[in-house]
This record gives sequence, structure tokens and C-alpha cells, in this order.
Amino acid sequence: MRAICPGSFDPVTHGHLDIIERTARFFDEVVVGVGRNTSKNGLFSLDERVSMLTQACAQVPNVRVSPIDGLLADYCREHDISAIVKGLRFASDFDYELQMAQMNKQLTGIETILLPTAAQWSYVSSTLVREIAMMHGDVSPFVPGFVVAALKSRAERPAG
Ligand code: COD
Repeated sequence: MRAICPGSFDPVTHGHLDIIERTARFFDEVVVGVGRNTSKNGLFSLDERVSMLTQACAQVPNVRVSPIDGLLADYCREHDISAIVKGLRFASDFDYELQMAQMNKQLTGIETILLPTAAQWSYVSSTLVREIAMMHGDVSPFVPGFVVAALKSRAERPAG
């Protein structure tokens, strides 16, 4: 069976990677779907995020990375995906994820599985990582080393 772990991954964190690696233990194949959350301001381009995820997941043989263009529910139907797997950190994640899970189910019948975050990553978010990095703080505990480097270079030369 094939599952998808979708997200904006802007940038990918150890919290995301923990969810992806745990999902890979339960499914034959996992697609990491890199999409766009229209309610968030992006830092890295789609190509940059796909490239970061590809590097971060290189050691997990049954994981591949793909951009998602358009609706997640349509992507799942077109690519024979049986389940969407998402991470849950706190109550506000649950409210947001439940609404999306029910909407995606209504759109194409796709099921969503919600995995609780590992306790050590429960307070980590891409939004906080971006904010800390842009103010030259240390984000090395939360993201892979090559992401730290990409954030440092972006903080020195902000886009746009
Ligand atoms: N520990 C565990 N899980 C975590 C952590 C952490 N520290 N941080 C984040 N997560 C989880 C999140 O809860 C989420 O499940 C997932 O990882 C991805 O998180 P983000 O923040 O990178 O991604 P989002 O929430 O911005 O991604 C939203 C999507 C791109 C998936 C969504 O907007 C989408 O499906 N877009 C496609 C268009 C679409 O279909 N829209 C209609 C939806 S009903």
C-alpha cells in the first residue's frame, strides 16, 4: 500500500522527518508530497523544498519525494494512494487536520491517519525555525545540517 505525507516543509524539520520515517515502517511506499499552503508566506521555492526533502529522505529506501500541484485529494486518486498521513502536535493541529481530513474524504474518499508527534519534536514548527533563523538564532537542533546552511545563506541575503 502507498501513503502520502504531505506538507509545505518550509523548511523540513526533524519533526517532519520523524513522521515520514515512522510512516515508512507501515506502508510499502511513501510519497512525500511537497505542496503549497496558500495561507502561509513561503521562504523557499518549491524546487528548493523538493531538493531538501530528497536529500533528507535519501536513506529511507521506500520514500520518494514529489511536488503536489493542485488538490491533494486529486493527487491521491491519480497516483493510487491509499492514505494521507499527518503529524499531530497539539490541539490546534487536531482542529485543523480534522477539518482537512473530512474535506479530503468528502472530495475523493481518501482516508487520513493522524500520528502523534514524538515528544522531543512536539514544539518544533517550520514557522518558528524560519523566524529564529532569519534573526540569526541557532536552529541546528531542529533541522538537518544542510537546512541550517540554506537558512543561514537566506538570512544573509533575504529573497525579494
Ligand atoms: N512533529 C510532528 N508533525 C509535525 C511537526 C512536528 N514537529 N511539524 C509539522 N508537523 C506535521 C503537521 O502537523 C502536518 O501534518 C505536516 O507535518 C506538514 O506540516 P507543514 O507545516 O509543513 O505543512 P502544512 O500544514 O502547511 O501543509 C498543508 C498542505 C500543503 C498539506 C495543505 O495545504 C494541502 O493539502 N495543500 C494542497 C491543496 C489542497 O488540497 N487544499 C485543500 C485541503 S482540504
